[in-house]
Amino acid sequence: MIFSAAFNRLKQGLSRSRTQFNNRISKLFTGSVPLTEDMIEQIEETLISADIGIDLSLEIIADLRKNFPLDQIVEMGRVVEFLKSDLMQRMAVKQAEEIVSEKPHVILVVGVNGTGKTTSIGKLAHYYRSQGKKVMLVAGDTFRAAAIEQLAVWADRSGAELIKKAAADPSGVVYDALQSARQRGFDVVIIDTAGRLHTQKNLMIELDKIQRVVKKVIPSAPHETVLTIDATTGQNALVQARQFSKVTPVDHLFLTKLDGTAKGGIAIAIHHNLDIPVKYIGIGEQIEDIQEFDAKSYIEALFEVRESE
Ligand SMILES: Nc1nc2c(ncn2[C@@H]2O[C@H](COP(=O)(O)OP(=O)(O)O)[C@@H](O)[C@H]2O)c(=O)[nH]1
Ligand SMILES: [Mg+2]
Repeated sequence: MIFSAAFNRLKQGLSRSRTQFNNRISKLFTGSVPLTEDMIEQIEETLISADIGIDLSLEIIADLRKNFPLDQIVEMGRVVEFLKSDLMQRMAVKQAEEIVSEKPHVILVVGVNGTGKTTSIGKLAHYYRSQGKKVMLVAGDTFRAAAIEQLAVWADRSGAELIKKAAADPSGVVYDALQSARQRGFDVVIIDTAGRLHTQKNLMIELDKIQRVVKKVIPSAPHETVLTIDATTGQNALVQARQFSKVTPVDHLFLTKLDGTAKGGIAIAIHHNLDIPVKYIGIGEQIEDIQEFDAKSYIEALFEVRESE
């Protein structure tokens, strides 16, 4: 059991998923009952519907069968604890690679429109600001005035500096911003970019150009390229992460909107199936609704049946 403010916040963020799991599982058990084939099938369906992925679901159910013989009296709490610990054991420890950095630490944020880039940048800015870092945000989504204004709001809220230039070439803004960040001793620079699909050739070329310009000013940068993925798109989130990372280098994922889905298992599926680690998760629209992803505490918060909600 994990008790901390952050864990409680995580549980709160995942309450949709947990409630759905709770509702489905509690229906199957009334006190201590004999385990039936039908119950096993419904537990399997519950796991699949949580989006942890078919393969993982089947493997866990196979383990359940080995450990809980049919017709024997079972208790819900024990079964759920078994599912959780089995799932946890299957989670490889995938730490985001230790980042070799220098000052300023440059983070490039990319992804499809609406997946939460700008919001997540606001959260990251807050995260670093609360560690006392000097943070600069760069408006690399230069063609929509609204995009710049939105980033300005997050800069204000987090106490970061905003660098913008309306209707300019994003690479130009990035170049100027990085020069300035270096001269003025910023610790962290976070670059917002326009939303793009991996199939949009011109926009992917633009992204390439941004990356090259970043390197021109700071050869070791970008130190992190973060891809935002919208968790509410379900299994498609997995597909999108795969496709995007094939056409541009991505270091890790920021999985957003986990509070907005009852299928929070998608974080587990992504963690299990992709080589790119999930580093951050978004669990709400507020500035502090960001956490570093940890598979074990995530599973702990996702599947819980003891409490009444
Ligand atoms: N509930 C919830 N909403 C989020 C989260 N992250 C982003 N959003 C919302 O998703 C929408 C799109 O976000 P935005 O940052 O503009 O996406 P962008 O187009 O990729 O820059 C906004 O309404 C955000 O408030 C999250 O973790 N939880
Ligand atoms: Mg945006």
